[in-house]
Order: sequence, then C-alpha cells, then structure tokens
Amino acid sequence: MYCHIKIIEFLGIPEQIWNLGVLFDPQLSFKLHICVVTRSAFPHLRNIACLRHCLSPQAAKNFIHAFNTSCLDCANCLLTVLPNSSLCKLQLLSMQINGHLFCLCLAAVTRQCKTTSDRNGFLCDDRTTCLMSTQICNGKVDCSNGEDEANLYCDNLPMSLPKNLVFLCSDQKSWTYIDKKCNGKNDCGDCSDESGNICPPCFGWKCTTVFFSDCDCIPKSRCKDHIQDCSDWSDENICI
Ligand SMILES: [Ca+2]
Ligand SMILES: [Ca+2]
Ligand SMILES: [Ca+2]
Repeated sequence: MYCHIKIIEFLGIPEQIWNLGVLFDPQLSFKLHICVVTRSAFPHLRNIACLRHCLSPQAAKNFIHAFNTSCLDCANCLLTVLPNSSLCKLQLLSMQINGHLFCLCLAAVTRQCKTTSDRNGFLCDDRTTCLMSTQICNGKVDCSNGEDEANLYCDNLPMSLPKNLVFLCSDQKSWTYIDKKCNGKNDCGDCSDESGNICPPCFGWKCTTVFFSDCDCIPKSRCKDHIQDCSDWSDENICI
C-alpha cells in the first residue's frame, strides 16, 4: 500500500483513480469507492424490483447474483483490511440484496394455487399457470421451465411432492394424488380415497361392487348396461 501511495504522489496522479471498477484514493481508505458503489447500487436494486414481475424466479435470482458479483464483490479482496465502520454501508447493501434473494427463494418454494376446479394445484415459475396435481411428475413437461418434472419434486415420491398435492391412504404406505380423492375410483387399493367420511354422498348407485377399480358407488350410466357391476346384480335389476 505504501508503495502505491508513493507512486501516486510521485507521478502527480489525481487524488482518485478508477481502475478495474475500483476507485482508488491515496490512503487506500476506499471511502469514496464505497460511497459511489452504494449510491449507485440502491437505485439499481429498485430498478430490479420493478423488473421482478416480468422475470421468472430463477431468472431474477441470476440477475441479482450477477448484480451482486459485478457491483459488490468486485473489490472484496481490497476491502478486507478496512474497519467495520467503513464497511457498514456495504453491509447494508449486502443485506438488501440478500433480502431480495430470500424473497425470491420463498416465491420459488411457494407453489400453492387453486385449479379451475378449485382443487389444490401446483404453481409454475410463470406465477400464472396452475397445474392439477396429476400433472406433476407424470413424465410430461407442463410448466414452461419444466419445474413440474424437476428432481426436486420427483426424485423421492411422494415425500418430494408438495404436501398439499398428496393423499395418504389409510395404510400410510400407499398414496395417490389429491385430484384422485373422491373421483369414484379406487386409487388407494383399499378405497380409503373414496371413503364416505371424506367424500360427498353417492349420487349414482350404491352397492357392493365387483370390480377392483370401483368402491361402493357406481355412476348411473352403468345401470342396465348389461354388465354386472354390483355383486347382487342390483345395478342391472333394480337401478334405473
Ligand atoms: Ca408434468
Ligand atoms: Ca379415487
Ligand atoms: Ca351395470
């Protein structure tokens, strides 16, 4: 540092010099550099906040990381010897940047939405598309960024799925998507997803059914269709 100051003095260079994005002063106090960085950074942060709604969470995070690297981190190694009192403005700026990233992380993990049929859904990164639970990890990309098929949600089913999209069957070992609860089909294998305790009353024909995929209620369209659905044939003999 002493050599740098002497060189500056010897060459008669102005008191401050910009080099590699850093504003050097003769004492290497970097006070002016910190002042310039923070004064220009806060308006940039506000601009990023204005742009935020146009960007996906991942793109916004990349944007803020790039801003952090180019603005705040570029002279870190030169500032390590400075006292805390000199760094408090930069720390405040760093906290603001981290605050933006934290909000984005929260936004990224908050996937809750309601589908058009008013069921729990999965919100894509575009913050608009709300997928049905059965569209998550089904092998088909439905969100534009493919987040519905990401390992984060699909590599350890059903634990990796958002909890509000999962229905755990009574044996606690089986599960099905929440969309399959009360859909008239035996998705759990023990009909716990069609239990009268959690589903609306049967609007079709109630009987002991013969097919594994049915529980105790069949739609009226299967009455008198010449196919036995109830063990007592009531769907063919009584139901109209
Ligand atoms: Ca999908
Ligand atoms: Ca079902
Ligand atoms: Ca029938």
